[in-house]
Amino acid sequence: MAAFPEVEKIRFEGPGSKNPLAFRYYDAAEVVEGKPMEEQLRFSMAYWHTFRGAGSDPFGPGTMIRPWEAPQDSVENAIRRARVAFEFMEKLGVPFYCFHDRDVAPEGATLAETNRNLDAVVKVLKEEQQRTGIRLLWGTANLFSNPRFVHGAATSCNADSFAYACAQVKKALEVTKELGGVNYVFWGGREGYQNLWNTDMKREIDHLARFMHMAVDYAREIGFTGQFLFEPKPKEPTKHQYDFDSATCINFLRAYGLEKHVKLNIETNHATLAGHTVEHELEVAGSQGFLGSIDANTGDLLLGWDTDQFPTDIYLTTRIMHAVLKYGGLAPGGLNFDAKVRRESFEPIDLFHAHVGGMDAFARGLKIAAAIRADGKIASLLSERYASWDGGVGAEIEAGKHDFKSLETYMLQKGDAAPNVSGRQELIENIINLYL
Ligand code: XLS
Ligand code: NI
Ligand code: NI
Repeated sequence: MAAFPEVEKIRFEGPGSKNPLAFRYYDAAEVVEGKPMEEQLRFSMAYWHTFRGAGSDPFGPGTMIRPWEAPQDSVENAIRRARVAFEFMEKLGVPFYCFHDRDVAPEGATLAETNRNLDAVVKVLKEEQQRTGIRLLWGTANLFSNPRFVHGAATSCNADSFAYACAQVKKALEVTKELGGVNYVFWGGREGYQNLWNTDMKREIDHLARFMHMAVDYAREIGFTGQFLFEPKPKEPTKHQYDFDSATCINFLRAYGLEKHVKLNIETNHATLAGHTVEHELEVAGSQGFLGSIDANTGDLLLGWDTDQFPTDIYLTTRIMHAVLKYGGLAPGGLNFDAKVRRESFEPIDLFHAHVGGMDAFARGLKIAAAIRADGKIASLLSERYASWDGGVGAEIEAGKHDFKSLETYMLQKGDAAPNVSGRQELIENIINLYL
């Protein structure tokens, strides 16, 4: 029986449509900068928010009405939920989804039983993938909910918690491979600390690197060829997360020899929590060759925690897509809606409204970013700003033809630096507004 009988497949109806369950801008087949939108955007649904999010917050329990859920979770319930998830994704028209191991199947009394539960549901996920053609963008392991990970997983003070995490990721990698997952994500969960007095930071970070190396080695052993991704987040749940932001993660990967194996999965709201913009994080990653994938959501600046709302701000999606186009696209990564409907939006249909709005916002952002790039005004302002490096002493410095002594001679002769030119920030902002 269908869970959403009142919803037909969501279609592109164009900007004039008044139908709330239609796309106004997302036309999967429309070509933008040489690729169909579907390939540029690579949308993915996050299983944990959309199918496991109950709507609880620190002040009250869940509010979501989900008629397909039984009061008690079980493998049977998880299988029913998986079928509903695929009905939802198929009607929505997203090509990908992502999950944590514990989102899709319940934990058992022992690791062996938990693995059996997972296998039973993965069988159904595989069937549904084959039926619909929907693919797994990435798999990951939940190494933060169970109290055994109270002190972290890969950075726990308890060696057994570390060992359990390794066993769990081993299985998650096998499952991701089985389902043809194109990436595998490490998000720190509780990998960080609350109090330095009881923390051996160096040892914990060394352990995190050991853990990632073991994952990379095991992936090679079983022939999993997906891209590994590390997801920066500065706080929550711990006060000091070891994966603070793009720069911190890149430094960690390089320091421990993981840079060839792992790229970054950048999340909008995590960037904000780190005091950055998402485009800053994308630029840090992209310019250093670490841009892997995006967790698309947004926070609420007045609330200040990881509210994971659906992105609807066109200016935001434009900036994100501008960065994506600049770095030649996201594949094998994608745009994963790591986003949830708010506690007050508790009816099943709200899941459609949220995703349709997010997809349309990104489609518009993509088209606007492509138009800005095609126009070229901002690009030429940017290159004019650096013109002094294109010839003369600038070009010589970049070519390695100078040292401190020769530059002193140059400046002593010249007397003073050439005058600066305006940065034209307001002009640039005005140009962007012409396209919004
Ligand atoms: C939490 C993270 C999480 C990861 C997957 O804040 O965003 O959802 O994306 O573990
Ligand atoms: Ni995320
Ligand atoms: Ni997050």
